[in-house]
Order: sequence, then C-alpha cells, then structure tokens
Amino acid sequence: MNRSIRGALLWEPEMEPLPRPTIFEFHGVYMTNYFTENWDNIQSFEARPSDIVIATFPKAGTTWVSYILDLLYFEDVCPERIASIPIHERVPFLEISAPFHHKGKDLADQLPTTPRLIKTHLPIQFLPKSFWEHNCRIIYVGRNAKDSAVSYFHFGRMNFIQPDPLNWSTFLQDFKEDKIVFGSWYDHVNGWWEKKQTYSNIHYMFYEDLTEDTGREIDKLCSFLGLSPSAEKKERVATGAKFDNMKQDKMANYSTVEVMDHKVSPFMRKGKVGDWKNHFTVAQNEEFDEDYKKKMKNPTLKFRTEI
Ligand code: PPS
Repeated sequence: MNRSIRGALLWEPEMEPLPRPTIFEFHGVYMTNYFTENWDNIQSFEARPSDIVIATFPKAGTTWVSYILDLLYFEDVCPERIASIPIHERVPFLEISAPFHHKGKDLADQLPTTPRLIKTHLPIQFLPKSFWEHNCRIIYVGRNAKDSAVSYFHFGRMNFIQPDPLNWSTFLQDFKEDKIVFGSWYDHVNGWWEKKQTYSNIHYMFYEDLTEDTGREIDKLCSFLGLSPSAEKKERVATGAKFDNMKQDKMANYSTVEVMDHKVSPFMRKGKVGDWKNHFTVAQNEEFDEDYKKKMKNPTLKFRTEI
C-alpha cells in the first residue's frame, strides 16, 4: 500500500476490490463496523467549547454546509488550507474508521483551527457527551426523505465502504425499514428536532431552504454563529459554494477518495430538490407517503419535497 502526501492510504487499481461491509444492529441502530470500530474513543472524544458540530443524516447537504462554514471562517486567514486540503480533512467525519481513511477522531484531535468544524452522522443519542458538557454549537441539516433516499442509493453504488444497495426498490424498502447505515431517517431528523426545543445551541436548517435562497441561509448561519462578514464576503461564499463550483473543486468533490468510483455515480451528483420524481414509481410514492404519515407525528417538523 502507498501513502499520499498527507499520509492517507492509497488504493491502487491493481489491488483487490474492497469487500462491501455488512450491516448489523448496534445499540438499536443499523451500522457497519466502519462506524463502530473506534466507538469507545469516539464516545470519549474531548470537545472544546469553540467546536462546531455539523450533524446530518447522510446525504442531507453536509459537504455543502461544511464548505460554507469553512469559507466563512478560514478563507481569509488560511486560503492555502482551502486550496490544498480535501474538505473531509478540513472538516473531519468524527466516527469514521475505515480502510483508506484516517480515523475521523484522530483528524479532529489534530485539527489546527479554531473553531474546529466537525462532521457527524450520529443520531442524537450517540453524540459524545463532551459536546453537550461544553455547550458546543451544533448545526443540523435536514433534507426531505425522498431525495435523501435517492441520493443515499446512488452513494451506496459508488462508495465501496457502504453496503451494496443492490437496486432501487430493494434500497427503498431498506430505507423504510431503517436497515441502512445510521438507521432510521425518521428517528434521526426527529431526534435532533426535539433536542432543539431544550438545547438552544442547535441551528436546524434544511437543504431545500439552502437551495431556494443560499444568501438568506448564510445570513441565518452567521447570526447563529455571531459572525458579521461583509456583503462582499457573503456573496463570495455563496458563489464559491454553488454546486457547479464545488463539483469542479478537487478539494470538495471527493475525487481524492480512493474508495469512491465517480464513474459509477459522482459524489456531486445532481444537487437538486425533487430528483426523487425521476426514481419513485407512482406505487412506490403512494406507499412511501402512507408510511411517512404514520412515522412523522410531529406537526412542527415539515420537509418540502419540491420548491
Ligand atoms: S455525505 O456523504 O452524507 O456527507 O453527503 P452530503 O454532503 O450530506 O450530501 C451529498 C448531497 O448533497 C449534494 N450537494 C449539493 N447540492 C447543492 N449544492 C451544493 N453546493 C452541494 N454540495 C453537495 C450532493 O450533490 C448530494 O446530493 P445528490 O442529490 O446526490 O446530488
């Protein structure tokens, strides 16, 4: 195995393809060993009061919001980081412990920045307690279930450290039964929403709102974080974080990640609200809506499936 400049393991084309991980129930949530192997170290992670957590169910726009925050905080002070370090190292994925990846917890420990921006897909009950003890700021990003399912399906096809999603109808059934990595979309979005009612340091935002009006959502983020960038700076961040710009940026588009095959499906795939309409059959949509109504009991949490 080779090592890249920063020490990441490199996967070479002549090597055996990685076997897909199996999914299993872990404290009541479906996971793979790539997110449970380093569990005790993750749970005892030492947060700092200045840390900012970006929490999401997979495929909700984590990278988009990470990129925006990274630009807001560090574009002026260390532009070389943005130009030369991939986003998943600038904003480490706390719980990952997978082949060809640095452990997210180690990357987070070693982050030289203040604040440290830290990504997690953990459901609320698994967030290391140190974040709560230090009253850390948390940005939760939600995305409607249908587009999340579609995006997660394609991600599973191209990412060899995900279980094989097999085909769309099988994956959709697994999504409805919570048999996907990080478990139930429903529990995830609701768990974090309910916490927001008692923990004031959560800013809960939506992918659909960000798509509709990025500038407005950047304003809300800044007000939550106590930042007051100039209008020019905000404009620069909004432009830099546009889908087409991020798709071209090798430090943001995951093209440096060895376990992803972007020819199967690019990480920066479509970036749209409503792509589910190109995947769900009429029958799948009706069944999904029925099931959704039963599971989403809290009338205050509303997702938009089109804008
Ligand atoms: S991950 O792997 O869970 O961290 O993925 P995540 O970053 O949460 O979600 C990936 C989806 O977000 C889309 N994306 C964007 N959409 C609009 N604008 C911008 N700038 C942007 N950046 C990422 C990305 O394309 C994935 O969605 P789909 O629907 O698959 O295109």
